[in-house]
Amino acid sequence: MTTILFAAPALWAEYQTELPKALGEAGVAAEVVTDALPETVDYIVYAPSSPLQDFTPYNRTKAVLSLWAGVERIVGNATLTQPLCRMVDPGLTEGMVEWVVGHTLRHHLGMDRHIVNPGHVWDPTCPPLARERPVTVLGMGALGAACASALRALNFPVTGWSRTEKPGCLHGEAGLTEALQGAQIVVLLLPKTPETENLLNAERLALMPEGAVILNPGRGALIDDAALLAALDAGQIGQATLDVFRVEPLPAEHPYWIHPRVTVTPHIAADTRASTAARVIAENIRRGEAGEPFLHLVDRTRGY
Ligand code: NDP
Ligand code: OXD
Repeated sequence: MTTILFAAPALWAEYQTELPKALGEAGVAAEVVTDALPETVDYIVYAPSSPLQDFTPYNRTKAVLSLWAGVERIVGNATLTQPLCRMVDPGLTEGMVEWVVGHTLRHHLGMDRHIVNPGHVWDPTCPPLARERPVTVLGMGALGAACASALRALNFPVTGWSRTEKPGCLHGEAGLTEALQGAQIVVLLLPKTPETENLLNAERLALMPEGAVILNPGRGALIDDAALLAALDAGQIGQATLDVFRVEPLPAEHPYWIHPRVTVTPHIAADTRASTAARVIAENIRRGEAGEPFLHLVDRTRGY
């Protein structure tokens, strides 16, 4: 019998029915437990809230399966020698697309002006069409590519930027400059790695057209916070809608809370939903048991 250690106690209530059900549907005979002797564990289901941090004694474990897409809090764990798979889940992607499209449309249409209009100003200025509003997506992976497709379907001209060269996508420093210079709205969907930390610094913020909008559902560390606040104060950046932060929950005294041109959303852009995520975990366990390659393996050297 395959033993799966569900090592995220805070999430157990959501998965205790969904995971065994998904394993059954995948044809995997396994028991899911919340506690086990390390040497008996075949797979570990992990989340950043997991108390489990020392993977050394899990010498029979074939894979650690993350319930989160972003793995920056586990990827550098020196005790983790087992394969690490991250979450790529249709429910998570759907949620992210909705958050990104919703906030893009909000800024594109200038909705805030009409929702909060204490002076009852009758300003009949119409927004341009989406086809006239260039959007850049930094990070064209599972989530970025899905958001780019949804925005293109609404006629936004979308420029994508990624680490490696791929069709229809910019890359490298010159590509980043071009992607930022042309964008009225920039969406950050990069992982946090040593290369992406502070990617949006003062110099790069200055490349964006005056009044450009930033949407960050990626990770807080992608942005130099002091540089962003200065760019907002100077009017270089018109608005920033931020879902993720270096410290979460965002501390009460953080200037983002009270900045008139910052919207804080509390890391809710895309949730991992048990009903769809359990199927992703079950499929990877099925693969492991059948000797097939795992899906969504993390490359430790590149950090995502
Ligand atoms: P992927 O790994 O599928 O995609 C990452 C993308 O970033 C890839 O296109 C990759 O390029 C690109 N990238 C990585 N490093 C660099 C670099 N140095 N320079 C340029 N591009 C780079 O990740 P996902 O799309 O699944 O998720 C992205 C991030 O979204 C997660 O890491 C997480 O931080 C965040 N997230 C936030 C959530 C929320 O609720 N706020 C929910 C889920 C995820 P390439 O294609 O060339 O490899
Ligand atoms: C994730 C997240 O990485 O929710 O899955 O941020």
